[in-house]
Amino acid sequence: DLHKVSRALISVSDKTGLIDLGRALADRGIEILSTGGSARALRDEGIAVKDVAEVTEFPEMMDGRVKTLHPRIHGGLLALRDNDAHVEAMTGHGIPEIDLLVVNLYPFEETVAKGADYATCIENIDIGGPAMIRAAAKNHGFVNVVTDVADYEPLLAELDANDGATSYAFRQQLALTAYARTGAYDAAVSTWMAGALGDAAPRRRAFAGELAQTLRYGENPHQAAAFYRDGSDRPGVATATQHQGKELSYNNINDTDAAFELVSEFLPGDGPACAIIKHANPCGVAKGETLLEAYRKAFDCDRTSAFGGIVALNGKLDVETAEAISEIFTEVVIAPGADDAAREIFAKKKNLRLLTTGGMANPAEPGLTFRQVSGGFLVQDKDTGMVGLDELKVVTKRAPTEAEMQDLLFAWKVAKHVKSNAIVYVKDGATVGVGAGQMSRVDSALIAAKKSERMAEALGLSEPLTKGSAVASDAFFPFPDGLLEAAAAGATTVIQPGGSMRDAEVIAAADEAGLAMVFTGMRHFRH
Ligand code: 93A
Repeated sequence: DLHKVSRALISVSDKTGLIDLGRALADRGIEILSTGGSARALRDEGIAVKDVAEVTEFPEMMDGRVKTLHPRIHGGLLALRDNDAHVEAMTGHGIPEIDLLVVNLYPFEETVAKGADYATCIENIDIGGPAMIRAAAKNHGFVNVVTDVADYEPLLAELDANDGATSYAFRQQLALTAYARTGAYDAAVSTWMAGALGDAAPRRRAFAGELAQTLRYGENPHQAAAFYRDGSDRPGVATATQHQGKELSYNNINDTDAAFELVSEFLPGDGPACAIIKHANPCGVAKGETLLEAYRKAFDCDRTSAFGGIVALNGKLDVETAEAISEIFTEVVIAPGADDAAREIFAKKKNLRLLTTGGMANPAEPGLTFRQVSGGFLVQDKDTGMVGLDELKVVTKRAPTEAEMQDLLFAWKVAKHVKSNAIVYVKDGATVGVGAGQMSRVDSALIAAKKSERMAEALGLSEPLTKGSAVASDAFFPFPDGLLEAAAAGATTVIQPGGSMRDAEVIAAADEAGLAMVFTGMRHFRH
């Protein structure tokens, strides 16, 4: 299954490594065909090249839109070398065998990322490149297709190991990479068009990402895993700079994302905020006069769970906060930036990872979320919903005080990022109890209150932290029981979507308990 390489076609937009590769191929006696810019670059370095135009006997035309789209090229890529009729067609039509195709595509993704206009993006959709890649990859029985600069070295090593030939297994690997590339390329075009047409609806679109990193393992050590990027420049875990510590794990990436997305709900006007995450759920979220205060308040919500957690901040990490975070074992800290002095403090903590994002994520920016199911995946718009003060409807006899209202809105923001059923108790701009991921809302209310009680004991407080708190429920209370559980824990005010068949019953129960309750008209399920 070894196939000797005698002729190569090189057509690359990214000219990285081109000259070295061209010279190495020429040195091995391989004839090189090439397109305009690539041919020029090679020739300038004294490497012998034949123009594709000379083979096709057609000039490159229409601003390069048509240069390799020709039977003399595609025939040379697609012909089966062991098929007499194919070989006859090649000789009969003057089609040269091409055993190696080296192509990287017009930089469509980079052009979009630069914010180029519509026409420029269109012009950067490569047609001839993907056509050749797909042809060569289909014919990997005989043809090598290299689409990644990182494969130049392995290609030369393979040629040297096999006396100028490559093995079938090697060509299969190249073909697999090639189809991943053309698939991702068209998905990028499709994604861009959906955006350009203002069609945020997650329908009729192709999805793909670029492999960013193969991970040591997945959620568990016996699961293989990888991390793909979708090309978005949204500040967050996918685009952050890691300053220290070992590679992030699958769970780290998932939790760090949850942490940073949550803390990004707190805009600069809201002041310093901190979120601590465990298993994708917040175990403490708080605002403060300073980041240090926000961290301490978040930590005090559930000190037990915060151990080994992920900490996200909405401001530049400073020395004081870095020192406080260093007091316990923390897996990851993510922030828009970090002072040099704060970084020095972390440098002593070898196992702590510090990520800086350069900015906060915009919680209102549209996007998509994915969930895998057997046989497919679900796609939906990101939950960018958020209610303002004027959208809240007071439904009880008593209206929340101004301070209660602040805590209600805070609790609501947090609840959006807690797995359902979510119950979140908040007091003075800090969570004091989080109930997450329970099958019953009553249980979430109970668990959160119980944890809060335990925390109060640990802190030596005389009464539970939920006493006098605001409570948020991510979806309506179907019965009064969940609400009454929250009231029993000491909540005085409630925020929830409303919309239950038994709203009247729930409101009556709230009135009887002296609670002030508001409806948002919008729920925040998160599973
Ligand atoms: O405009 S194209 O879609 N039409 C073609 O026939 C074609 N053939 C190769 N673009 C085409 N290419 C692309 O040109 C390659 O994929 C590569 O990215 C680029 C290399 O052009 P040059 O060698 O002139 O720099």
